[in-house]
Amino acid sequence: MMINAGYLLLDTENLAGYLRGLGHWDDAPIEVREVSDGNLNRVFIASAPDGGRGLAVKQALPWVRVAGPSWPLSPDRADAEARAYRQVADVAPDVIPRLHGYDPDNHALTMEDMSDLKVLRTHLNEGGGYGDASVRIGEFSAGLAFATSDFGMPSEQRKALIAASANPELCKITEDVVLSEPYIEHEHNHWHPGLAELAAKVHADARLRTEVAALRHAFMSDAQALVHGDLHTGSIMVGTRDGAEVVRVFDPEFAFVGPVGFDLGVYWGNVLIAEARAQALGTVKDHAEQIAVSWDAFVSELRRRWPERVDTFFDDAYLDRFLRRVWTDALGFAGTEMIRRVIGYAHVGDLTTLPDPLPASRAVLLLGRALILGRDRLDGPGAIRELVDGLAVGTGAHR
Ligand code: SR1
Ligand code: MG
Repeated sequence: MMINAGYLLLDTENLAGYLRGLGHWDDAPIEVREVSDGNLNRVFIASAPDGGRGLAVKQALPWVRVAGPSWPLSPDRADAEARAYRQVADVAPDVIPRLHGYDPDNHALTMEDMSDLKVLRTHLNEGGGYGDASVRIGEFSAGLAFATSDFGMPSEQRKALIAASANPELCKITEDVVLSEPYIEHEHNHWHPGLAELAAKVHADARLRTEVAALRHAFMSDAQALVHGDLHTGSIMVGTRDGAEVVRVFDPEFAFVGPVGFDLGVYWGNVLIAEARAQALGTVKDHAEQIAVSWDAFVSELRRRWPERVDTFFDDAYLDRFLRRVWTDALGFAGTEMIRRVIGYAHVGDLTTLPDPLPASRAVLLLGRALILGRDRLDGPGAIRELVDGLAVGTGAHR
């Protein structure tokens, strides 16, 4: 069925002409393949048959890709993504792919081809390690936190940043599919049949719901700094180029000015999901250590930048208080990320591809709940390590 979206919907047939029309490709031969992987958009790779060069093209559809036209979503989200790439390029240009151009009429970004790298989630699921990824993520998050908060930016400029970065439609998706729907009965939710009893307990857990309401409120109203907004292991690529390790953060379409702990929390939630997978497979590595690694990198980088702050009314004691708040928020958001990946709308291959997803999924759900409820008491990575050791997925302790 032909659907008139009101703009050119790209496909493997028309992409070559599209790129040539925009001047991104000359008359040289071109090969196109679709590599769409995320929930929302389509992605194509255009490359020379000799492998000499390549481009990635990402287009927003007028709906959620994996749901189809039954879940409409404005393609203007591509504007948010292009804007975020430009904003992040001012702060951390080496950690994001190069943006070659944005075509607002067709809601399409033309970017650096990263098909020589691997999505971190895939890499971990295949048994790979983190390399420098967690250090880079901690530094990336701290760089954004400093440069786009009232620490690094004059107050008036900050108000303009907050206004320019409003991203209501995508924030609403997170407010719904991450920060409320998994805690109520909702048609988006689904789970492994063996989790029905536990899902019902989550829906009836009034204490948990109030804590998630607090995190949701922080997400909705704490305009601390620009955040990526969806920094799970599927939004990070890793690999090597010219013998050097490369880490790239991509897909910033959910970016907005929000709580600094959100990005670290989403990353930590996925790291702990990877830990549960590894425990289930008996291949435990250093997943849970990544919380300490990324947190230490975050704290070091923020402390390194602190003397440059533009407003010295924020004193050293306040930095300690702020860091404590980021830590607590991040633990809570990690918990919400874990729970939604088990009983919410968007699940993850880390768990679904296990021979028996049940013990690991159950453990993720329970650990997520423990992080949310205990976030004020869990005073450092050591406390998280203890909780994780209690996961005991392989022993069936959480059955
Ligand atoms: C309806 S979209 C669900 C999820 O896909 C995106 O990748 C975000 O993680 C969002 O929460
Ligand atoms: Mg994405």
